[in-house]
Amino acid sequence: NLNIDDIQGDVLIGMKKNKELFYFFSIANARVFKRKLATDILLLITTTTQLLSVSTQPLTAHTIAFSQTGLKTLGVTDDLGDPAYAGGQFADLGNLGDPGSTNWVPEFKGTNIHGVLLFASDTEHNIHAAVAHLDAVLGNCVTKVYTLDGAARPGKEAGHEHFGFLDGISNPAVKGYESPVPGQAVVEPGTLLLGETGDTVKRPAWAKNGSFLVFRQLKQLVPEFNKFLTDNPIVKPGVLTPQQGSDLLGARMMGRWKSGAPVDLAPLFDDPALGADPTRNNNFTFVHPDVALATDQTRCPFSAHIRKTRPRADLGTPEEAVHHIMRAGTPYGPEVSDHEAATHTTSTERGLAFVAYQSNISNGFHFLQKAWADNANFVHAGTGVDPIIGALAGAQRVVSGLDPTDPTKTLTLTTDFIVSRGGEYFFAPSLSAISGTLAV
Ligand code: N7H
Repeated sequence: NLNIDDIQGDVLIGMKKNKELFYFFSIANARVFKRKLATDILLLITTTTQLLSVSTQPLTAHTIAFSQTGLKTLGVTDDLGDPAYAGGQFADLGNLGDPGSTNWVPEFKGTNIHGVLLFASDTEHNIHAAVAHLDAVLGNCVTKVYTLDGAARPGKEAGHEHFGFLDGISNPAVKGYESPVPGQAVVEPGTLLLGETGDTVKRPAWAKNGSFLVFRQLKQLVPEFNKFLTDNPIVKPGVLTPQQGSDLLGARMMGRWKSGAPVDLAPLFDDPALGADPTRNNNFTFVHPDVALATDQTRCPFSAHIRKTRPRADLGTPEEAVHHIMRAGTPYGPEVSDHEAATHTTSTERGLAFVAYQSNISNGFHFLQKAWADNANFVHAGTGVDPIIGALAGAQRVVSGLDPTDPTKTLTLTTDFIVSRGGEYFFAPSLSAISGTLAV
């Protein structure tokens, strides 16, 4: 049984609020910070139990996590057993497909960030009040290094990321803790939480029930993405209008329609009722009795973002089982302006404040990005990179399988529609680790 009073709420169920602020800090005075951690911050951290019911949710939910240099600054020198975490994300960028660090937010370069606080609430007002409270409590024992304001998109776009696709559909269910909806991946608790069943790495005892938080600020070039779809519609005379052909291309790049409906179940046209139905919108494996799994791309391309990042039947169960992450990101930045849409050019940054939890970064985020999304020969030779998140250090990206009328046809993507602005690897400890180890 999981001790959900001790596990930070964002890890297993997500704070899921309309507004979320990411507050990156460095610790200026470790002695004072430890004291505040024990007396004030610990009380603010939102547990899984608290998030489960609206009546126990705080006005503003809080999550805290520390980088490797942050733990060292606190005098915690135990090896957590994760080399990617130990080195920090800046040292790892060459493995992730980033074209160097030129696009990185300067504050993410190096290892100066010691920790991050995530504030989530219904309103910006609540968040500002919570930040002001914390600033007052902490005084100058921490330095604010960088902040990023996340927010759900307005109106009927709420829940959709900036390209327009419904997000947050497919996250794994934890064995023994929740029952899965049809098609949902089921993972051992140790896939997400250190020291739990399924985590095979040796960890210090206090790290149990913590989770690695991968943060990435991923800029999305939305008008450019839309222009690409407009310029390359899938052509089926008498069946698809140019607009429908463009929508189909986008859906095939993602593996889902904007409504969330999987192309595996709705191959030609969107099916919003399917997209909105959690008992059906994950219930597919890419297997169909009429075609061969290893060659057929009429329904879902091998390169589609959701197939690259969760290959389902393509891999078979045991291999599939460990490479799962819990995603808890949120969009940031404004809506596309009329001017940006008309010129097909981004002028104000927007994107996804990407958050992924896992017990093992090498099996989780790092693996999904490097071994799968950026690998042109996964899931089969010649598949091409993930047309959404695949990155080749700035080199041109070529993808096959996107045109259902001719799956051998390749499409050269004119640009990277997602640009990494960098990030950091953090560890989100249990509450007992905060009180028993980090604060002492
Ligand atoms: Fe992705 N998107 O809207 O374009 N993602 N993703 N992702 N992603 C998913 O199933 C998106 C990114 C995964 O279980 C959906 O919830 C964007 C990274 C995984 O079937 C949509 C960005 C990584 C899944 C998006 C981005 C992943 C997934 C479908 C960056 C890991 C679940 C909705 C700006 C390295 C697959 C859903 C499954 C789904 C989008 C990044 C991984 C719409 C905009 C970096 C595992």
